Amino acid sequence: MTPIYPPEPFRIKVVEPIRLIPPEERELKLIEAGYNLFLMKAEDMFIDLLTDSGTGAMSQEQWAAIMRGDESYAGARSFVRLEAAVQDVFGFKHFVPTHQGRAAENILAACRVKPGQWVPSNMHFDTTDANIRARGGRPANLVIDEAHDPENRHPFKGNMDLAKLRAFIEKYGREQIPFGMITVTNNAGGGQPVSMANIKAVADLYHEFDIPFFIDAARYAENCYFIKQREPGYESKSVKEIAHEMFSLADGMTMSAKKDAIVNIGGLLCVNDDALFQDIKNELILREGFPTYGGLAGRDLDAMAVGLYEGLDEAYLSYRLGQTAYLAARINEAGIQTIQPTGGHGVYVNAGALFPHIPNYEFPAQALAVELYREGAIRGVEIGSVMFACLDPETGLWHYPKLELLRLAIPRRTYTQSHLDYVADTLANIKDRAHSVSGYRFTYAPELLRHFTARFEPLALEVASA
Ligand code: P71
Repeated sequence: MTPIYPPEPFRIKVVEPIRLIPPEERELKLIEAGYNLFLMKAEDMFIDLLTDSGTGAMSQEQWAAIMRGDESYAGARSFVRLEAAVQDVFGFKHFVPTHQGRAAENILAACRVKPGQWVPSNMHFDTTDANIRARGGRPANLVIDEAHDPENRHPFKGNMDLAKLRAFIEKYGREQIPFGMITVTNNAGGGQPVSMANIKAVADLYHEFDIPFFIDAARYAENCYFIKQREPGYESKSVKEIAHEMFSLADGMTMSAKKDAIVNIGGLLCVNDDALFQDIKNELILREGFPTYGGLAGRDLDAMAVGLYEGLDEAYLSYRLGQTAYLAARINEAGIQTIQPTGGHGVYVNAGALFPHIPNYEFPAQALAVELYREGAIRGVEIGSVMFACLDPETGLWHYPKLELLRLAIPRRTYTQSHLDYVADTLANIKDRAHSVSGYRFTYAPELLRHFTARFEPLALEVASA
């Protein structure tokens, strides 16, 4: 039975119209964009589930805070208010605002990663991975094996594999590991949470070897709510108390505030170490701005200060995670597989299972992304072979990811239950004609990050199934 989720703990005061363009127009838009949804216009989307990053709705308190924004260059009131919130929620000794998560990652990597060094995590998100590599470093993903099985219902599928982490540290040694990380929730693995017990064990292990420990806190509040729901001993703690405990285990954090701080732009970098903080400020001034604004406007800092508390609100979190679970359940009821258990910020549809007749080199998840637009003007994001297949320079062979997924990320406080029903019904219609959907091939593909700019054409079905 479909779980009912708590009614939205807000009502709607401002509306943004959306328009469902007719099927013939959608077909033309697809051709114009070379069947790449990144190249399409937002105005041609009815429901946009490309990302939950910076796409949520701010509250009346956040918009009011924006009016109080102090645009002074140094020591603005907005900074002082953000500082109080960051101190209260995370409790680190020092912090700087950044324009978004990847800017915090860039500064941390610039200050600490040297060529040839390793940075382990459960799974790095793409931007963290790229920022470590940009400094000559090497990211390593040591998540538990259960994370790779879409049917496995481990309650904390984002956990680090502790045996792998110990073996990794023993192999490379403290000198080759400037810091270690963990991502909560694990976005690259389906928005899966990490347990407090695992974070504690990871912190102990890093500290045993004197390695500083950083949390990628983009979706920390969703992770803390999962801990409250699933981890014995945390049922009666508040999400804020759980967050305090989590961050007390770490030496610092990077955060894209565009997620759980419910702002359209912003990020944070927090640390305890005085010398590192000095380096961070110098790098920040060079790249982003003075340490009391970090590349943001004063009003952005104020919106973040308010959003940090709203993201921790338990009525909101229960509605939010309920909404994701509801969409997944409705999709599953239509006989379509999604990654289990459902994560925090989105539903990851198993496109490979829906289109068994499309081989991975003809991009089944891309085919589903196109079909979802064609059928319902809905935009998801392909997380499969378009994004991740890569050529091994040594063997000359292509490596394909294990799963062909379409992520439907849910923006915060933005869509209602009827929007979600529409998404599930649209997918169900596609399932009914799944056998007639063809694969795709590239007509243009750059070497790196090809999903953003690639162009495609559909293959004839006879070719696809031959
Ligand atoms: C998401 C994003 C946004 C995104 C980024 C790049 C390509 C497509 C979409 C961003 C994250 C994230 C985690 C765990 C750091 C960042 C970077 N996620 N850590 O999922 O999920 O933050 O975008 O503010 O720079 O759609 P940033």
